[in-house]
Amino acid sequence: MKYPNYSDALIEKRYADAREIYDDFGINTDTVLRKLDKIRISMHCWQGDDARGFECGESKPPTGGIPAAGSKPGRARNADELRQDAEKAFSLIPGKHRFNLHAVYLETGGKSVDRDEIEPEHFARWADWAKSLRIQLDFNPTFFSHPKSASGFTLSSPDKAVRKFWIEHAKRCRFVAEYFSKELNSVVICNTWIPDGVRDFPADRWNPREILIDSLDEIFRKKYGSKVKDSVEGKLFGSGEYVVGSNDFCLSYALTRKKLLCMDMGHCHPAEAVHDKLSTVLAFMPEVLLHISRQIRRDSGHVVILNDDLENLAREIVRGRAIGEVYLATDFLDTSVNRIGAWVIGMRSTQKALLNALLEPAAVYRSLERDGRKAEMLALMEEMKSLPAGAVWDYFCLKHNVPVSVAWLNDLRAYEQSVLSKRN
Ligand code: RNT
Ligand code: ZN
Repeated sequence: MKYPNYSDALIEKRYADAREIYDDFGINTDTVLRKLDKIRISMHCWQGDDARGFECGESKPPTGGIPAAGSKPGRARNADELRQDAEKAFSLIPGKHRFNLHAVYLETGGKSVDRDEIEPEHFARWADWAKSLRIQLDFNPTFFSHPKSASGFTLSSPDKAVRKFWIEHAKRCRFVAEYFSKELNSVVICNTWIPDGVRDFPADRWNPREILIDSLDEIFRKKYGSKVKDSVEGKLFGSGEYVVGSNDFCLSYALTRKKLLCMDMGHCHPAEAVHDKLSTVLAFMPEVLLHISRQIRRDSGHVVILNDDLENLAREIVRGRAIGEVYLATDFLDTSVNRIGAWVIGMRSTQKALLNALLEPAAVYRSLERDGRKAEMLALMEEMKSLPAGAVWDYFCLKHNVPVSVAWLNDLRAYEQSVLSKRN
């Protein structure tokens, strides 16, 4: 099947109509698109190779709380393939974005380099690539998929040698982040997530947390300029009942140490959601990092789609006028689908959610709520859902020279046939 390709004339005509309709609600769609254009989302590298990375030795599925059960053929087997795939994805996503690397995506030219030995030079090709695409980079130390994380404890390990190893790793990662920030002349976020925890009820919940505070303090002792932003990412449940770096832990740490907090949409109790936390944390800290993911019950990391969760988050960001205070990064892992398809779906859905939120008359909602005109507010919110946001989105894609609507699936198929199917 060939997926339909709308004519430019049709897209322009539908946009002109949509612009008129939104204008009646006091919304200027041209201004909205300029705002959307400025939002850069950090696309996570690990969807491209099932979070295996390129350390020397046989590439294996990740261990330590990263689910990767599927086996769709075509995953990137080396950094060149990953770059090629990411470039393909970027060519199908409107706008300029960022790329989010993990430490295990180093390139050593065949030399085995352990985590406590990484250097900026191992990431030089990534920096060159980012420059050539005019994108920016973010970074993450990798605390999983390693013999020294097999006990289930890394930075919070009772074993001093294990701890020392991981502290050294994290310090070097901050150095790599600084290198990227200099090479690319941009802010780089260095995000710390640790898988530490146990499946069953632990006897001692206290000591690992005290150790983790000390380890993090040691890691962050060295001060870098304002372009290197350290963040700490919590989790509600990892492998089981006890996670050392819980959300409460990371929130408290970030607040007292003036670090960024990272909230992952897939790390919540099924009855809570990140969108409701935003107005709380941003009342106490200037910025926050959001991992855009999708959770089903206790299972996180599904390919991001335009669901209520994502729309609510985008609405909170826009209604709270917090676009300049959030860093957005996708974070999911589905090894059973075309990986480029997963990237494009997740990124485009995130952009659509932001667009839908920008197309709302938020100030009108607020005043109706203040004036007690709740039925009007609710009715307006309901009607806005069926206004022609899709026509605005299509126009945005056209202006960015990326395929409109489902036409990108033709490119995806062609790439699967000409490139991915040849990998085995
Ligand atoms: C895992 C965290 C974390 C990872 C990456 C690979 O639960 O969300 O962000 O997905 O670091
Ligand atoms: Zn995450």
